[in-house]
Amino acid sequence: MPSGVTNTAAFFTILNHTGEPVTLTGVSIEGADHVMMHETKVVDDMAKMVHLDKVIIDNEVRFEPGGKHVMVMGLSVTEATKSYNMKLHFANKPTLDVKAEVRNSK
Ligand SMILES: [Cu+2]
Repeated sequence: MPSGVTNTAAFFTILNHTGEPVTLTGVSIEGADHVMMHETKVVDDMAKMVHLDKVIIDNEVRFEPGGKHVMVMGLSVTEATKSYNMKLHFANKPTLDVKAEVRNSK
């Protein structure tokens, strides 16, 4: 993320090896004001973002540019920050703590 930018997106892949569907109900990131799950959809040649209340993961779900993504607003950013503590909240599984690495994207 360039310095001064406080809005960004988080991308990751979730693999579900539990043998039953898992429901992701939200994501939180330490130091961010708002974190939302979105999906980019193209409607009449216009890309628009749709809010997702939950994402059901059967085997694998990718959050990637142009598709599902986690919108991060009001993140406190410093040049020295290499990663953020991110929590994945599930309806039917314990919360997962992960590290979100800071990457440059183009
Ligand atoms: Cu978005």
